Amino acid sequence: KIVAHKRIEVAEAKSKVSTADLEKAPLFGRKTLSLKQALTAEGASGVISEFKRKSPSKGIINDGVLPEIVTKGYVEAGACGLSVLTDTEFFGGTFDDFAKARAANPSTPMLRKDFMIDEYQLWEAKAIGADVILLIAACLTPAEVRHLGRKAQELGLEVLLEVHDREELEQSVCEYVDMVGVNNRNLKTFVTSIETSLELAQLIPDNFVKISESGLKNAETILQLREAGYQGFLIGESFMVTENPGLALKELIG
Ligand code: IGP
Repeated sequence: KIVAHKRIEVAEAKSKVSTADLEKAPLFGRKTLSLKQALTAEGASGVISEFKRKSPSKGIINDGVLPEIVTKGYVEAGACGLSVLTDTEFFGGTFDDFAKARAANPSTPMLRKDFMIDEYQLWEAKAIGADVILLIAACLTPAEVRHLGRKAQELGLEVLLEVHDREELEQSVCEYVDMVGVNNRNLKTFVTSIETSLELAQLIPDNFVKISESGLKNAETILQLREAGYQGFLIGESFMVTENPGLALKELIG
């Protein structure tokens, strides 16, 4: 359902703005930042903090907050990277949110959080100043993952592959991926369980940085995931539900 919606959205965008136009955007030629490096640096918190207004599982999480304020708070509190939703239909995000977060945090790696199904979206990602894109195995064929991953890397973007079971991991992981994210949220039931990350940890080849995604809210869990080999922790909801998301991150990482 999401993929079908994205196809329509992308077709519409393409008819309005060409990739040649996107290449003229001021940020398109900017030198991208490495999330992989930020996560693996000595003493890194490993936290990738997400700006998320709403979600299909939670409904409205927080819609009275400004992306530039929240993301700046995250970075000051020690986030290694930022994730900003650009999907409007399901998550209430916008390019404008991304652009504001980018402008407020010029030296922090940023993930364009959206459902990537077409090369065109990689050009959009570059134009808004993204450093990393997400490829969700559940939405793509293994051939599409390879194709989009290769193109993204050619454009200087890093690639985060998201999986939620062994089959997706084994079928989609390839050399055009930089990081593998394990989504703890079951997309059918919306239930999160860190067992998903713990079970898949040893199956992810060591040349990929491992990221655990969703449902994370306490320091003990992060320590446990670190011991299992994870260097990245993608966290949105538990920060966004609070009045001061940056403070919530600071409290989490002490
Ligand atoms: C963040 P949480 O439970 O901390 O808000 O999760 C992130 O993992 C989640 O937003 C997410 C997501 C996605 C959103 C993971 N994969 C794909 C949209 C699309």
